[in-house]
Amino acid sequence: MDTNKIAKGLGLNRWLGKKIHFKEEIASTNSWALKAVKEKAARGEVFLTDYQTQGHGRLDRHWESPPGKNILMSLIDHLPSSESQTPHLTLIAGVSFLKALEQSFSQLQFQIKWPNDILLSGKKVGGILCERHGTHKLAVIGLGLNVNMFPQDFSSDLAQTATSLQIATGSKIKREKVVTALLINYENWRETYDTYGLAPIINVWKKKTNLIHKKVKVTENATSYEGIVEGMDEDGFLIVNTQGKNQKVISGDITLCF
Ligand code: BT5
Repeated sequence: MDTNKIAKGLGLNRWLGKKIHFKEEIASTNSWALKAVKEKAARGEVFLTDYQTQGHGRLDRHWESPPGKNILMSLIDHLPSSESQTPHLTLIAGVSFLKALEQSFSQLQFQIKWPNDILLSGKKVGGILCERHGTHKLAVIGLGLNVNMFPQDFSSDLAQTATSLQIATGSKIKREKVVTALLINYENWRETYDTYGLAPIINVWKKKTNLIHKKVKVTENATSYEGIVEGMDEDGFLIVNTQGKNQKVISGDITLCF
């Protein structure tokens, strides 16, 4: 990964990516960035690696990524003004990363699955993980994006459910260009959010999600129930109709029922 190419693509007038850190191998870019926050790293710093030994998703689930093929990135941003708006960061990241991918690969169809998956042809191509350190005002937004993986690079667990940009396009992709687009879009959408609130983000989300009016199973706090996805409320919570009543899904996992 050539960080000079990314810096050149970003230009000089951006807060995001002013400082880009790269290590060939690290436990996890999110853990690295969180440690950096503790040590006074600033908003806009970006952390990239070619290989993670302890890449993780939510609930400490493993994030799989063979060396040198994918984008493993974390960025530091400040929290929205009120504590209750913290989950908005995941939505801003989802929408901005999806828009970056649409711009870079206009022939492909991307979708968002609430709260943190990016899908391509119905399979998972990327995952987002937002984390913070205690009550710190800075958060870390991590993205794992499958870029140059071949089908045989996935473990048997993921063979049916995951895909990559190279599988979909049939050609090798320059990761630096994609990282540049991801960062530019994140910065722009964060500014849209700061000016207009969550509504523009929700508008894109509603058009790009694979969930509206689908039957899903919601697993939250060790309980689960089935229902139909009605949409998203103005605070960014998923609304699922179960037994005639609308339920707000605050966190948890959503599985499509077939
Ligand atoms: C996520 O978690 O989807 C968020 C993943 C975030 C990873 C990035 S990489 C850079 C940064 N540093 C980190 O340590 N993390 C972030 P979750 O919704 O919990 O999904 C995890 C599940 O996705 C796993 O249990 C697998 O089923 C599946 N999975 C793992 N690796 C995958 C891959 N490469 N492609 C598609 N699915 C994958």
